[in-house]
Amino acid sequence: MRNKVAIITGVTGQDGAYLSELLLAKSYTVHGIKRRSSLFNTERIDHLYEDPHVENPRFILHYGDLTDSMNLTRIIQEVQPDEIYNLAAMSHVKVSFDEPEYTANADGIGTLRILEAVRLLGLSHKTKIYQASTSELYGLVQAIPQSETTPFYPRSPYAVAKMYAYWITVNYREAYGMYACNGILFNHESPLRGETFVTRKVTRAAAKIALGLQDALYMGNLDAQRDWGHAKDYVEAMYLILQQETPEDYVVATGVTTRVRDFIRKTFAFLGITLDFTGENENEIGIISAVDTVRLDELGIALGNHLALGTVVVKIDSRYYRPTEVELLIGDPTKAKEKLGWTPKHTLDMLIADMAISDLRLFQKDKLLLEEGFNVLNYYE
Ligand code: NDP
Ligand code: GDR
Repeated sequence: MRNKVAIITGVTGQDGAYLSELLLAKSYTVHGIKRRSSLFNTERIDHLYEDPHVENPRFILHYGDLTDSMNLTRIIQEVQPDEIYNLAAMSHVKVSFDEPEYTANADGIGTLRILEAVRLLGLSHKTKIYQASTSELYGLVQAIPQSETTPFYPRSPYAVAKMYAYWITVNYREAYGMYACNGILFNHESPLRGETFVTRKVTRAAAKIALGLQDALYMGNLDAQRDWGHAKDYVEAMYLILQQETPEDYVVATGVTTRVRDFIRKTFAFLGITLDFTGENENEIGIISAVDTVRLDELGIALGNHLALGTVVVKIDSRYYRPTEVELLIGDPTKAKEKLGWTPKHTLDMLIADMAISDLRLFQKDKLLLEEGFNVLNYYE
């Protein structure tokens, strides 16, 4: 039997990297679309790189952009894929308020460009399409937990663009009989998560604070609640959504929600540092109230003045607040469980452990270099 061929847009991103690994392990040939960048931007997929001179490579990269329909059409025509996973997007909610037009173009119209290319190339009945939809569509709370039937109320230019992408995917399915589906994925994180999303910002800062490389972590809204899962589990769901008899849309979530403040607390606790939060709104602070010396020792963290009880390590900076916030997300993954047989393997504590250890090891390396006289501090913000 011929091996399947997939295109992944956004291959250099968090999900692109995990999905590439998954599909390659299932013997797919994977064509990734990446943007041209003035610096290397393939760090997350370098371990999958194959010398293009080898015969029949199974991991092939193409330059491309969701804002360039001719380029997308040409790649789809050349590759004739069985499956397209459209993961590319300007994916940062806060940044979408600064770049609303670009976000609409890439995240909204970009999806149309892919659907229309598949249709015009006569691939409607061959190529299955996965659209990376999002729990941000729910926005202002209409009902909880949020399921496939909960009404949308987007609260950012990002979410509004993704709402267009959601409906144009549904429309092409209904109008042209295409196998096109939305995965409405709730927040999913990992050691590969972009550094400016809240979980990774916290795990990086907690590791640096523990090692004495950073004084404080500046945060926005600590009250927001998110349903956080592990990206490794969520790419499995993407794959399963394209392997069904009929194309449908699915919510992918854990069904558990946690406040940002508690994510911070749990991350520091994992490293052996207990935090107390006091004060309100913009005056809220997180203070070290206890340290577990056995745990610090176990992780190779030296106890010093920087971990003295009473030290303020979390502060609020209003620049991280959003003009309109999504306060509460909690997903109902019943349909994905029943129809796809999908269930997440990681709990929030496992996710935090994975991310915190990874960042701790990263900065322990930097600390070692510093101690040996290399000026790595220049890299720090
Ligand atoms: P990332 O931000 O890590 O990755 C986004 C990818 O899209 C990167 O490869 C980026 O390239 C690429 N990209 C951005 N703009 C363009 C463009 N104009 N043309 C081509 N490529 C572009 O996101 P995630 O991996 O976390 O998310 C994957 C998808 O899933 C996104 O669409 C996101 O909106 C959506 N999503 C994510 C969730 C999450 O919690 N992670 C939840 C629900 C949906 P570069 O590396 O060059 O920046
Ligand atoms: P989100 O993720 O907006 O849910 O979008 P993010 O991690 O950016 O924010 C989660 C919540 O944390 C609050 N917050 C902060 N967020 C950031 N980034 N930085 C801070 O300092 C900070 N302080 C508090 C936010 O206000 C928010 O409530 C992610 C992206 O991956 C989207 O692409 C995806 O569609 C959704 O998840 C599901």
